[in-house]
Amino acid sequence: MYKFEVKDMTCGHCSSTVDKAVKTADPGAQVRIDLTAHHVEIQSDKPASVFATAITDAGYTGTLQP
Ligand SMILES: [Cu+2]
Repeated sequence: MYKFEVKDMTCGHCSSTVDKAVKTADPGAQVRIDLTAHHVEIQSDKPASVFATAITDAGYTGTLQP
């Protein structure tokens, strides 16, 4: 499970954009977004870098949490 902090994800529009970007990168991914904490949790077999790129390409700044 990967956890990204996406500080510039600040409203429902942002979270749906990020959600869509993640699911486009991996349609099988399970995504959980905590808008208040600015966290995106992703369950996927694909490497974290795939989602880091997807979040960046969607226009947001995602930082992978340890
Ligand atoms: Cu927004």
